[in-house]
Order: sequence, then structure tokens, then C-alpha cells
Amino acid sequence: MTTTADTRTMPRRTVQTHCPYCALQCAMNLTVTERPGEPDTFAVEGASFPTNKGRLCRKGSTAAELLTRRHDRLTSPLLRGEDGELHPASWEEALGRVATEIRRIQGERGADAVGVFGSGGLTNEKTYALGKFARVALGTAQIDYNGRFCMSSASKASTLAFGLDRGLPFPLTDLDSACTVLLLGSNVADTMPPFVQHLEGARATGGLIVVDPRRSNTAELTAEGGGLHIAPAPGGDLVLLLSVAQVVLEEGLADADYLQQRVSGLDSFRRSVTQWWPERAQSLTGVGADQIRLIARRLGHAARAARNGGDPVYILTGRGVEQHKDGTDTARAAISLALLLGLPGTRAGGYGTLTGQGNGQGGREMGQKTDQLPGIRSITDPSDRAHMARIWGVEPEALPGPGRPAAQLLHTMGHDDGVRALLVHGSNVAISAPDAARVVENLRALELLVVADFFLSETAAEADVVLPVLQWAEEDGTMTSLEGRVLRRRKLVEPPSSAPGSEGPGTGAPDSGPRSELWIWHELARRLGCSSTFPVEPAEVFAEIRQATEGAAADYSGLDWQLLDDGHAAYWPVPSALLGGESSLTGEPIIGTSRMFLERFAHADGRARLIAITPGRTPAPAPGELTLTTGRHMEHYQSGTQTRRVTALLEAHPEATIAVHPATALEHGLEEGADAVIANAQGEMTARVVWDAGIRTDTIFAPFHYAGQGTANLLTRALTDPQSGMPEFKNTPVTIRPAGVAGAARSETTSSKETTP
Ligand SMILES: Nc1nc2c(c(=O)[nH]1)N[C@H]1C(S)=C(S)[C@@H](COP(=O)(O)OP(=O)(O)OC[C@H]3O[C@@H](n4cnc5c(=O)[nH]c(N)nc54)[C@H](O)[C@@H]3O)O[C@H]1N2
Ligand SMILES: Nc1nc2c(c(=O)[nH]1)N[C@H]1C(S)=C(S)[C@@H](COP(=O)(O)OP(=O)(O)OC[C@H]3O[C@@H](n4cnc5c(=O)[nH]c(N)nc54)[C@H](O)[C@@H]3O)O[C@H]1N2
Ligand code: SF4
Ligand SMILES: [Mo]
Repeated sequence: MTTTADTRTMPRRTVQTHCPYCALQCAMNLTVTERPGEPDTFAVEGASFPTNKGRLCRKGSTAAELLTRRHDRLTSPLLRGEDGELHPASWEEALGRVATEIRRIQGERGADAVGVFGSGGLTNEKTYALGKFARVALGTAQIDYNGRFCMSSASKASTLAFGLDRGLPFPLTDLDSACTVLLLGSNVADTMPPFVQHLEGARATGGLIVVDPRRSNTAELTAEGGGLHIAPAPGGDLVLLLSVAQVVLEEGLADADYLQQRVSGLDSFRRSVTQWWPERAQSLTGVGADQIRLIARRLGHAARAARNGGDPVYILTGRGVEQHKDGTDTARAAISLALLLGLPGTRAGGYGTLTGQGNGQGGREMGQKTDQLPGIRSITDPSDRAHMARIWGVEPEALPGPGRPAAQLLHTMGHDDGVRALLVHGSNVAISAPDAARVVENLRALELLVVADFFLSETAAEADVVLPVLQWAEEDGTMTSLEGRVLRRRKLVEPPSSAPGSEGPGTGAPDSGPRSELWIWHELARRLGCSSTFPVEPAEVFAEIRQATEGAAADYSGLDWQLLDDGHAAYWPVPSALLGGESSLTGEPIIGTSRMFLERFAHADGRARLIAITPGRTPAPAPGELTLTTGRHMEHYQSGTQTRRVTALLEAHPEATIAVHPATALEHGLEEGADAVIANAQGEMTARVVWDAGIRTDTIFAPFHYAGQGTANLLTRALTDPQSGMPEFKNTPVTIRPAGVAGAARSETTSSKETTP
């Protein structure tokens, strides 16, 4: 990975870019040393930048290993042959087959028979082009993306409450001065390690409050200074938050002036929370009444001090509270609490959600969400449709309406009125979608599955056509980070060729080698007879994004590729290039809006919204059942396609584990280090038992990064939040037993009674 002394005289090139993985988008210097006749070597170094302050996590620092990986890099299109195997093919053959099959299927069953599945990992330019390709070249309503599994609940909640969804409506560095941070269902110590630097102020004053059923590495940060770790039962957060709100109102800790001036809906919200006095919430949340009061008082007093010029107070949510069938209400309850305390849109603090994927923010505003057009325009709004139709050179009536959100798209495909063909760009749904076994069955039932990736992911392995694409340092583009800052991803190297002699699946076919997805959509659109243009240069697409988003909520029109290239700090919305309004920490002038809502919220009347929230019933686990919740290890990223290929990361966590409290383990005969089978009506997974005294005795935790029998999503249900389409990833009733012990006949007890709303 690192360059050695004798390479000092070799030609080297360095770019400043950002990490290929998560939404913190840590800045890094990536250097390649080209050695004649030998493979290039790469070095990665954290760069000075407000979000990471020079640091990288283990994933970021090892990211370049994937650029050197040859033996299983996809270097040629693959087509499934009569023999059922994937065989190398030329681009001409592969794209020809895709276009022919799409025409046939759409001819037989209509435009909506072809679906598209996108990703919050794609650059803004690719996201935008993919949405355009679906609506204009395919004419299908059926496009959605993996952000549905990630940010949809918080996004919906922010939109309802504030009128607009930008994950952090303030720069991340605002957290540095906080005295109090309530962090709900987020394990930043593992999922964004450099982020922890921004919590130092709150930690030092004992103001860090972490809500997590496990004593995660983040919860551990509360140990010093008198912070709090609150461990509700999974899914208990909604009632917990409503109860904290009840205490805030009851004890006069709310900010009456702010509520009067900036918020509507207080009365109905107040009525809805009066029933949640702490003694009642206690039994439903698993959190003691005294702890609920303690949280309310700490927040209330800190917020009052903040309003009088003290250090600010923040409430932040992560996937632990959002990935539930009531995730939108839970995020909304967190926002409501922040509003009661008078925080959002002030210097006294605020609410934010910690966006996950590298371009999880841009990915949810560039038009791959099934109900949206670029700029967070609505696909059902006539003027938004007219604007986009004009830019795309089509009639507004030709644009499809909204299609199915991700879980429904995947769980209906291949059957009945579901899609018969699917194009996947940037997601490994065979591992990461809920009820994954059913998803794989459905992938197999499709007439055409096309997967674009740079490795043969578990989803690509099911495809009829695999398209090898560029990764990270092989492409240019822009990414929008968790704080709404638009960043340049810079190209450093060419992709490996498929030249004879180089290793890799599909080696040697003519007219092959990885290609950019912008080029793929350009070529497919042409073959499908589409007359709209599909530029292949990222900067050209970016110019189109500026026009497309002009006047929209997520307005990028004032941005400029060159200014971004020069390293200006640019936060959307950017209606026009206003330079030098504010100065960022690093001294460079800020373009756009780093702090939102300071004067007004984005609803027409400028006010934020409180609404009554009524929790639904979550049945308690049956006797003998435990609650499975899922999440992440520090060393692995998502479905693991990338990080399971990095040696040090794989060695650190080679297989699925299941965290079990020692008391629970003894009760179920689970030895530490032995394999356990976790089961329910959906399926079974096998994982190695890790005793963890920091987890609730009624809860077990598995990462979702693994393939085969280690796939946690073999157990999760396609039960979704009716407001956002978010699946219930973090509250699954299961049984557990030592591997090798026969299980009870598959019970129908677990929640198979519950149906998808
Ligand atoms: N190492 C690593 N980092 C990543 C990623 C990765 O895959 N690996 N993915 C990136 C992406 S896309 C995302 S979305 C983010 C996610 O980042 P996080 O939101 O931090 O990730 P999770 O581990 O899914 O969940 C966070 C915590 O929620 C807790 N939790 C589980 N159920 C509940 C519950 O019902 N209530 C509460 N209060 N807590 C609960 C879990 O125990 C876990 O500690 O991470 C990003 N960063
Ligand atoms: N049980 C459970 N399930 C979960 C979660 C959970 O907490 N628990 N979290 C959910 C969340 S928050 C998320 S974000 C999803 C993520 O899960 P996935 O959507 O599966 O995300 P990745 O594993 O990042 O998959 C990205 C795939 O695309 C490829 N790829 C990367 N960049 C590009 C690109 O630019 N173009 C193309 N064509 N391919 C690319 C990678 O090699 C990889 O195979 O998982 C969700 N699933
Ligand atoms: S925290 Fe996220 S962006 Fe930073 S190095 Fe790690 S994976 Fe990359
Ligand atoms: Mo995510």
C-alpha cells in the first residue's frame, strides 16, 4: 500500500479527493506511483478538512487496496449463456442484449415492466443521469434506490417538520462547541470514527447522552465526565421521546417564545403526549421513569442556558431509531423535542440526522427516488414536471408518475404486476434488502437482470448481464456530504484494461474493459431510440444539474464545477454564486447556505410543524423469543462487496457474529465463540456467538455485512413504514440455539402475521 524508498524517483501523482465510503466524506490525498512493467502502488493519507480534521478510519486508510485488486475485478461485460454460466462478452454484445430484451419486455408488458435500482453511493452526476435514463429513455415509473433503506424515515420527517430535508442543516463543526448532544441510535465511534472529534466538547462536560440497546463503542464514550447511556428495548425510542417531551412540557422547560414565533401545531402535539408520563412509558420502553426525567431536565436546562448565550445543544438521530416500521414518527418525535427546546434554526443548537452513504445526501435529491425529480422536485407537481420536461426535451405528459418504493419494488418483481426486468447500479440487494432470501428468489424470477458493479457482488452473480464499471478514483464527479456540502471526487487512474494477460473474470474479450455508467446510459438510450441527450462527461452533466435544480428546494444552480475544483466550501441551496458571505473554519469563502432556517423554515408560512404522534402497537416478543437488531462493524462497509476484499478488514472480522448477553447465552446454552443458529419464519442465519455484557438481555445484535448463512437479512421482514417505505431492520423477533441442535419446526409465530402496510 505504501510506497517504498526505491520508488521515490518513480513518477508519482497525487490528487486530493474524498473517501469512497461513508457520508463523512473524509478528505484524503491519494497518490499513485507508476512503476514501469509493474503494477501501480497507491498511498492514502488523511487530509485537512473540517469533517475529518486529517483523520481517516480503517476503511478509508485501506481504500486504495481495491484499486490494485486484479484477480476478481470485473474487466469485461459478462453474459449468461445457455449453459447457465456467465461468459465474457464485448460491450457491443452486452448492450445489444440489454436493449433488445428491454424492448421485448416493454413491448409485451408496457414501460413499467422494467425497473431501475440506484444507490446513495453514486455521484450526483450518475444519480441524476440514472433518474433521467429511467424516466426518459425507459419511460418507467419503477425507479427507486437503496437510500430508501437508509435515509428515508429521517428525510420524510425533516420534510414534514421543516419543509425541507438536509441531513445536517448546519456545518458539522458547529457540534464542536456543544455542551449537550443527545445521540439516538447512532454508533459513530464505529460508523464514522473521525466524527467522534466533534463530540469532544459535549463529552468533556458530561453532556453526551447516547440511546442504544447496546453499550456500543459510542455509548462507551459517555463513561467519562458523567454522560448518560440509555438502553431502551429496540423500537422503544418513539415512546421514550414522547415521554421526554411530556416532561419538558409538564415542567415548563419548553421555549414558549420560540414556539409562539416559529412553530405551529403545539396544541395538538401537547395533547398527544400528555398520556406519556414517565411511569407509563417505563414499561413500554424499558427505560426507568427517573432516567426519562433526567434526560428531559438535562436537555431542558442546557437548552435554556444555550438560549442565553451558553453552549449549544443538539439532537441527532441515526439508523438505530430510523430503521423501524415507525421510523418516520420516531425521527419526527426527535425533531419535535428539538422544537420544544427552541433549537432548530437558531444558534442555540439544532436537530440533524447522520446521513450514511457517501452520497446519501445528493443521492436523495437528484431524482432517483421514485416520487422525486431532481432538486427534490415532486414528480406529481405540474410545474416541477414541466420544468424537467423542458430540460429533458420531452412533453410533461410523457414523464411517468411515482412508482413503488424499494422494498415493494423488490418484493413484487418477477411476479404478478411487478417488474420483469431490473437494472441495478450500486447496490447489493441480495445481502442488504429485507427478507433477502425472497429477494434472491425474485431476482431469479426476472426475465432480465442487469447489474453494474466493479466486483461480482452476490447480486451481480445472479445477473443475466453484468456490466463492469469504474470505481471511485477512476472517475470524476461530485458528492454531497452529510452536511450538505458539495465535494469533488477526483480521478487519479485509468481502470484496468481487459487486455489479454491481465487477470480477472472475463479477461481478453475484445471491446471490453470497465466503462463509466454515464457512457453506458448514453449508449443504451441511443439503442433504445431515445432522442434526449445523455452527456458522458461529468462536468457536462453537472451543468445540466444546475439548470434542473434552479429554483428548486435543493438548488445547485449557483454552483460551479471550477469553484468546487478550486476547493471552495459549497453548501446547497445555492441559488446563485454568492461568494464570501461567511467564512468557513479553514478560511475559504463559503458558497451557498451552511446554516439553514436561521430566519424561516421552508414551509410556505416559514414555520416549523409539530404534529400529534400516536405510536402503534409493537407486539412484545413471545416467550422464548429475543429481539434481533442489526447494524455495523467498524471494519466492514454495508453488504461488504468492497471491504470483504480488503485483506486487513476481512481478517479483522472474517465472519458474521451475534452479540448475546452472557445471561441470555447461558440460558440458551450458547458458548462464546461457538456457532449459533438464529431463526424465525423468514429463515435462518448462522453466526459466531460473542458474549457482550453491554447488550440488553432481551436483545441480540448482528452486523448485516456477510454473505451465505451469515446474512442477517435472511431474518428481517419486508414490513415497512407506511410514511417512508423504510423496512423494519432493527426489531425482528427470533429464536436462538446452538448450531447442531435441532430447531423447532419453523414457527409461524414471529410476526408473519403482521403484513406490509
Ligand atoms: N463501518 C461502517 N461504517 C458505515 C457503514 C458501514 O456499513 N460500516 N455504513 C454507512 C451507512 S450507509 C450508514 S446508514 C451509517 C449508519 O450508521 P449508524 O446509524 O451508526 O449504524 P448502525 O450500526 O446501523 O446503527 C447504530 C446503532 O443503533 C443501535 N440500535 C439498534 N436498534 C436500535 C433501536 O431500536 N433503538 C436505538 N436507539 N438504537 C438501536 C445499534 O445497536 C447501533 O449501535 O453508517 C455509515 N458508515
Ligand atoms: N439488516 C440490515 N440491513 C440493512 C441495513 C441495516 O442496518 N440492517 N442498512 C441499510 C442501509 S442504511 C444501506 S445504505 C443499505 C446498503 O446496502 P447496499 O445497497 O447493498 O450497499 P453497498 O454494500 O454499498 O452496495 C454497493 C454495491 O455497489 C457497488 N458500487 C459501489 N459504487 C458503485 C458505483 O459507483 N456504481 C456501481 N454500479 N456500483 C457501485 C459496490 O461494489 C457494491 O457491490 O443496506 C441496508 N440494509
Ligand atoms: S469515516 Fe467514512 S469517509 Fe471517513 S475514512 Fe471512514 S469510511 Fe471513509
Ligand atoms: Mo445507509
